[in-house]
Amino acid sequence: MSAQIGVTGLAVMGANLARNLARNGFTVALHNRSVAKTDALLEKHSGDGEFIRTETLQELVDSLEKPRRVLIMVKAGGPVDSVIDQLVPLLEPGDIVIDGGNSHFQDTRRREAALAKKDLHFVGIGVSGGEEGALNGPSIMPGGSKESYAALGPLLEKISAHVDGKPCCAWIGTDGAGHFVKMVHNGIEYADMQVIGEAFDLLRSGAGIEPAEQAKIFTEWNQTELASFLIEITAEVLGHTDARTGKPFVDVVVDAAGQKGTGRWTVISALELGSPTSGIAESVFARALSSQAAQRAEAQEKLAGHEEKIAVGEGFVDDVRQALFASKLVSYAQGLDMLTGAAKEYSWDLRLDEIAGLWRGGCIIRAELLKDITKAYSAQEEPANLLFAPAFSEAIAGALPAWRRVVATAVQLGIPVPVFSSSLAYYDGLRRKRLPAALTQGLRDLFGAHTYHRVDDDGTFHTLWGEDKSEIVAEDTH
Ligand code: NBP
Repeated sequence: MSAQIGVTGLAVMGANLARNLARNGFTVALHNRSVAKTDALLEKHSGDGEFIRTETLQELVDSLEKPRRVLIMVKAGGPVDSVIDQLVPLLEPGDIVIDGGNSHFQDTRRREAALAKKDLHFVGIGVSGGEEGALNGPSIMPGGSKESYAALGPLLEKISAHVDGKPCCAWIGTDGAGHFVKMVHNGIEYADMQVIGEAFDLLRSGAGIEPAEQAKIFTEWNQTELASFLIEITAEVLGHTDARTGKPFVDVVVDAAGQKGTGRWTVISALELGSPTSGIAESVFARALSSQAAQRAEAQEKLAGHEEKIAVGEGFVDDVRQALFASKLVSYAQGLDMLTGAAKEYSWDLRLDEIAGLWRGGCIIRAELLKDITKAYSAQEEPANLLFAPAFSEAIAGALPAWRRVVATAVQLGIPVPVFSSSLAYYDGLRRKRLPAALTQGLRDLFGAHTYHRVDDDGTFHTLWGEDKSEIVAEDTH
């Protein structure tokens, strides 16, 4: 008997993907650097399907049907290179090496190019949904060559989540496209969680609504256009009481948010692309600020607040809901806009309708909203920005008065709402006829002769600031 796919790296994600593959009828060869993990999986879960136990990479390779498919699920970074280096001499042209970890897309591009020279396919796949998703159906974002997808796609589509009968898995684009899209997905996830946190803080500190009561509000909100996995689990976390103290669970958890790095990568990448992804950036910074425990403690003693003691009105809760939706929409719009920028930069043909579609199930940001996003990008004329799609421009227009009220109230009360407010600034910036960037250009020209364009003439100009302030035609040094 030979296996249709081999999995090396059987920690939680690899083990669960291997089990998912076996449950879906595929024969799976198992390998882990230390054999103990392989045996533990077989001991507990051999009933999931057909497995082949192997102890070495040579045995793993020998157990596979051709073209071979080897899924690497080891720790991202050096370990992936190490496994590739050991695997490659054992493989034959046409075989497919798959990296399902959270690798940086530039590493994936490098690995794909190196393996292509040896006539091997290298496929970086983004896998979202955590442990539970890996076992029961994740959202899968595969990159690599289209040819490799023909051999790999059917397996991945079968084990992925399904929504309305459609798999949450589709070929994303060449080389690192899959890992890039997964990275941006994680960035949007950061923003999604941050806006929920801001809503929670506003309802608690602004309207005095306790977590248990908020759990009910979030449950109600989950019946609105906000319906999503994250809103659903927010209700669960806020409704949870700590068994030890009887206090709300959120009050006994240290308020310092961790991060594993994909949000940070998204922001670094956005900066490199010149993509205004402010919602995701503010979310990453908000986590960083939350973790500066010593400075926060000192600031409480040393920094004045001058908050205004205003009472929030009756409609505040609904205003917060609308502001949350509008800010969330902007974060998605920014993330998708970043994908458009990356597609140009890296020559990927990213289909935003398909990407939004495969985020609809299995992954952490799954949300009702994605159905409409898919629809917006399926329109004959794809919107240049998600917010331009009529359904969304109208939704934002409707939410705008509430959004402005909430941000203004938050500022008066001294409640930090970095994503609510930066998303509103992005929205206003985008639609503003004249931006102060004209002044920035003037300043840059004065101190650095960086030149400028005129609104009423073609060409590039420089003013002789240190002389008679006359204007000359200049070479473009923008
Ligand atoms: P870990 O990221 O914790 O990695 C542990 C695995 O890597 C073990 O199988 C370990 O083998 C193996 N490994 C290491 Br460490 N160094 C190795 C080396 N030099 N050579 C060979 N094997 C090596 O596992 P995970 O949490 O299952 O995650 C796997 C990937 O999936 C990661 O990239 C992660 O970021 C990504 N991911 C994780 C989640 C999640 O929710 N955990 C979600 C989505 C994606 P050993 O047993 O012999 O030490």
